[in-house]
Amino acid sequence: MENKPRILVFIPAYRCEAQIPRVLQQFDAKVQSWVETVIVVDNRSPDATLEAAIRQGSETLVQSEFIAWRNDDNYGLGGSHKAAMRYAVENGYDYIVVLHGDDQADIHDLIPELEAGKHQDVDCLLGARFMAGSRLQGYSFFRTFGNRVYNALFSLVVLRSIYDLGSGLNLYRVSTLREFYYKGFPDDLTFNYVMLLASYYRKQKVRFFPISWREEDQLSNVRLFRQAFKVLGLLAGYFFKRGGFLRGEMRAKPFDSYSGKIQHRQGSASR
Ligand SMILES: Nc1nc2c(ncn2[C@@H]2O[C@H](COP(=O)(O)OP(=O)(O)O)[C@@H](O)[C@H]2O)c(=O)[nH]1
Ligand SMILES: [Mg+2]
Repeated sequence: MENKPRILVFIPAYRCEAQIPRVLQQFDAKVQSWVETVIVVDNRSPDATLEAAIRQGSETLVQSEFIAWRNDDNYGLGGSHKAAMRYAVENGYDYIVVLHGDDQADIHDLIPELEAGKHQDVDCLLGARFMAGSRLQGYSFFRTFGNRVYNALFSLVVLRSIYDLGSGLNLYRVSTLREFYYKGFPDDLTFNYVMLLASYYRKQKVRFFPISWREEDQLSNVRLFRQAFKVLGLLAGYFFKRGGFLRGEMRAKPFDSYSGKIQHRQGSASR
């Protein structure tokens, strides 16, 4: 593993027992050669997501270390990011990759970027569903249109080209996450939007790369219109208040810490 960075792949999972085995099956030998650890963070799913992850992960992950983690409380998608990002900081990883547990994205889209060394000079390498080279399958015209409008609005506010506000495949440099500036960011699905605004505000180097995205048997937990209005509110807050907005409390129910318990662990971190 000379010269390869230490990469933690974080898979947030909530009610995806049908999809999580497929996500873990994406980790073939080549993918595992890049990944030191895979951590599935189950946000207390009421179904058998955690059990399905443990079953598939212990079979597939023979090269990478595998950890199945369960949050101590229902922290939402944003809160799960906070738990995993703290884990990455505390355990000295170089990069954290976020891969959604519902099998809409494919980690293979990231491998050529890593092989080309694209991670080396950026702080965020973000998968984009709406740029040249992106491949959308089964995604409705309406949602594509809505996403493009929002990308344009956000681009106008930050004066940079934004190709996605939050896909299910992203890479972050862990050193940028040491300071817990994102603790007060929303714990729900809007975490990503605020994280992106903060990355630009903090003058991090952000780059997008095209990904594939499929909509098959996934059940979206997004309530489309409700979220759309909430996101506009966040953008307006940032537009008028900038740093003051980002330093504010955006959580409906603040937690002191985003703790969890390791339910299963296999493989060694030292390779
Ligand atoms: N909705 C939701 N998703 C969560 C939560 N915790 C983890 N996730 C995962 O976050 C990902 C994105 O959620 P999803 O509902 O698919 O959003 P969408 O893909 O943007 O429509 C999925 O892989 C979920 O399994 C949570 O508390 N709520
Ligand atoms: Mg999804």
